[in-house]
Amino acid sequence: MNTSQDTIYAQACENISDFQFDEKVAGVFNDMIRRSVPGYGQIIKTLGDLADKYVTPDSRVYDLGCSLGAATLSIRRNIGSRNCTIVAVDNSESMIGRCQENLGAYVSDTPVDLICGDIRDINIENASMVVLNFTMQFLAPKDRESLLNNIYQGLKPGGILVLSEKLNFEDDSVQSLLDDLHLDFKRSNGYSELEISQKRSSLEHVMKPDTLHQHEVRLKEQGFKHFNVWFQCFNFASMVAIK
Ligand code: GEK
Repeated sequence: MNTSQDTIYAQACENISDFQFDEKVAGVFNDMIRRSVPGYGQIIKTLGDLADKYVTPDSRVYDLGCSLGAATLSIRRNIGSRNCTIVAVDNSESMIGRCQENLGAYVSDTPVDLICGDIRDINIENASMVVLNFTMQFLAPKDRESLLNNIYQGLKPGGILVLSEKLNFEDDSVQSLLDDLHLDFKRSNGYSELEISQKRSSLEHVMKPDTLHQHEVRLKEQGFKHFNVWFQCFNFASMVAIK
């Protein structure tokens, strides 16, 4: 996978525009997400392990907001020949083009249906696993419930949703502690104060994290019987919800 260094916010800009998953971002995305999201590599690896446990023969796996295909590749490597299809969706043409190349670099028995489209328009069917790896936080909050309802309806009994998100916290002291730890993580990965503050401004209107409590309540309202966080590092968590 491409590893060009992310220097998008390295120079001072007068007007910071809203963050977009455009050609520039897609070109450095692998570097950007690994230096920005603590635990990303562990989560990608564990998605493969979860796929091995939960993906059933003749079912579908959905990777919603697939970007460059890291989750899809990890899942595909781990499910062997189960006569499954992976449906990988992203609405950024730049991401989908690169994702296609990344998937094509490996041989596999499992077909991937790669769709350039909005995850709100995808009908989930016959799914044993659905992945939303840091994608739902970019949807308008009003659209999250219906997306999760669509996922719940399309999951087979015993099927799993893996939902990874940046979190907000009700307690202000906890919020500022975990924010600070995350900023230290970005600094230790070589981002300057300017890069950190310009990226933060660009994401302000685009990414709206929920609290863990909001996630749990909303998932249980859809009918998910089992819920927990399986991974958390600072203000980033990955949750499982099982039908
Ligand atoms: C990974 N899951 O590497 N419809 C389709 N795609 C969307 C939508 C939408 N409505 N909104 C955002 N996206 C990946 C990382 S990145 C997370 C996911 C991040 C897409 C968007 O184009 C981008 O590729 C992805 O969701 C979010 O495991 O950048 O923090």
